Amino acid sequence: MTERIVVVGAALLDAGRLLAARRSAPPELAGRWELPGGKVEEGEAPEAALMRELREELGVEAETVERVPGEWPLRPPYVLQVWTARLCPGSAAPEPLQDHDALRWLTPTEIWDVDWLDQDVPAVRKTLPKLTTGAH
Ligand code: DCM
Repeated sequence: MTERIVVVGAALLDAGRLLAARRSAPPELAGRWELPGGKVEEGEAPEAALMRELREELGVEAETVERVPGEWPLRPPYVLQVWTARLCPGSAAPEPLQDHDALRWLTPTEIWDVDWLDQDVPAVRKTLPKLTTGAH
């Protein structure tokens, strides 16, 4: 069995800040912070999955900007891939609608103030330069 399921995560950037979302479930992940996202469905493009997940979880319209190079193993068969993303003009502000119970926009100096999921840490580290240069 070589099945491999991609979980997409968004490094959502706005005005030089990165959005972190605190998980409310499952119990072993609750209270930890993540890049919001979720599983790519069969036949779905990863970037489309990410836009869908951000709409469902946060109520926002967002677009992907670029892939953060790399891929990080989660519990098999899942692997995490990350894209930087930005809010579309006119999008609502993000709200924790499902899966999360808190959101924070982190400036570069605040980025390590939250308890990120271990598996998200390498992607957050790679995203940090994009924040400090102000690029989106
Ligand atoms: N996951 C993760 N990091 C993320 C998003 C998700 O480690 N940034 C993990 C948590 C779940 C799985 O991927 O085990 C599926 O996520 P979800 O439950 O949000 O669909």
